Amino acid sequence: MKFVDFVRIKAIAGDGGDGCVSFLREKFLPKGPPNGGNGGPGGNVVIRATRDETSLKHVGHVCKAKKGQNGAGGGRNGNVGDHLVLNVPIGTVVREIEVEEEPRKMITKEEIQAEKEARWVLYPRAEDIQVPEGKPNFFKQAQRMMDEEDRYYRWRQRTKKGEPIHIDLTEENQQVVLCRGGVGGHGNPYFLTSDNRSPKWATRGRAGEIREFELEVKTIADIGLVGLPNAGKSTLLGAISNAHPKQADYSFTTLHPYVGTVDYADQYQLTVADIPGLISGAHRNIGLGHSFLRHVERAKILVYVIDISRSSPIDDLKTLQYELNAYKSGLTDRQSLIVANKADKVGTAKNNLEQLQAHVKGSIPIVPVSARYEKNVLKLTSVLRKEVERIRAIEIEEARKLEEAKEDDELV
Ligand SMILES: Nc1nc2c(ncn2[C@@H]2O[C@H](COP(=O)(O)OP(=O)(O)OP(=O)(O)O)[C@@H](O)[C@H]2O)c(=O)[nH]1
Ligand SMILES: [Mg+2]
Repeated sequence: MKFVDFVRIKAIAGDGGDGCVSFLREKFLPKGPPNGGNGGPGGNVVIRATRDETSLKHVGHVCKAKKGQNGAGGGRNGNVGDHLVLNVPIGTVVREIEVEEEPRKMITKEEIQAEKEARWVLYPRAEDIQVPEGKPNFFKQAQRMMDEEDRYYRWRQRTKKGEPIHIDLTEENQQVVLCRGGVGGHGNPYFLTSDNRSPKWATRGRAGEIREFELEVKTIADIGLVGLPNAGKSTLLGAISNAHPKQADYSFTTLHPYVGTVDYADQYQLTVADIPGLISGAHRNIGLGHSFLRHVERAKILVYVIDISRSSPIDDLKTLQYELNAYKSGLTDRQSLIVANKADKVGTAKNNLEQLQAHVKGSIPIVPVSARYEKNVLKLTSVLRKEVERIRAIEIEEARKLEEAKEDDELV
């Protein structure tokens, strides 16, 4: 199965629907008033975070919303075009890429003329209407109106551009509009004036916005497991949580991140992310590379899963720490814990554990467990819970302080 956690997309909002030229036709009313409907606005491109998705593999490179419906006779306005809703996993970071605007080419008069003409919907034979001498040319008036409107839209685009979008979708159902659909065209009643009682033209809808984005999933889990291949991360996840990741006696069993939930008797829950194993040189893309670290980057606690029966667990720990720092410097300063796994292998385990303890000198707590035989895992889950509760409490307190500071600012 393909796992995609990074994509670049082009989001294209729908164009507005076209306005309609039409007149009321009734018996004994040969020249009824204009009644063409306006075009509907184009659909927006919206991005929404949901628990139902775990990767971005379903997101295409071009994401296009629908055009607005055209107006119709009898004053019927077109409907809004269907919005395109992109469902993405919670924890997706959305970054707008600023595309260099192409320098404006020299455009000829004919091109400008063609562009101007393309915006009109004309009544059959409207072009043939000769303007009698001395009468005002109503179509010219309408063109001037639209030139004015064009200027307004250009001005609005320039001034309302604002900051490029850069958001982090961290909550269920959080959604953001990436691109707005174009405005619908005017139906012919729009051009009705006291002099011109039967305007024979309407306008086409405006184009929808086009923008480019980078989407990156950074899983949000309380705990992130990191370890060399075969250290027993997936076995550990299976032992403590409701997840059943594949476990096997060869390297790189796990090919993509996996999140499990640990349930406690009192319904307390915390989430644990398991990622593919890291090896020395992962930052140079050796093995499966280190890009999967983005899925533990935001974990409150990093858990180093170390196979304590291997010849030198201290070197293994150093390798992991080196790779973590190569991915993002300072990542190893995060609250951490060492799980000394495979403690059931009595031969070397005891000696190695002592060496490891001497090496970290209490700076990182060490919990020996046997994931396969589920020994000491209850102790581990209670230690994890205590730490997560402590960090969550700090976070809530910080958020409260921030909120208070904001309120104070608003008062002043
Ligand atoms: N004896 C013993 N074997 C274990 C223990 N935990 C895991 N194993 C075995 O170690 C092997 C690897 O386990 P996995 O859980 O697949 O290891 P992993 O760290 O997820 O490996 P990758 O996904 O390849 O990175 C399996 O054969 C497990 O049965 C343990 O506590 N004791
Ligand atoms: Mg695994």
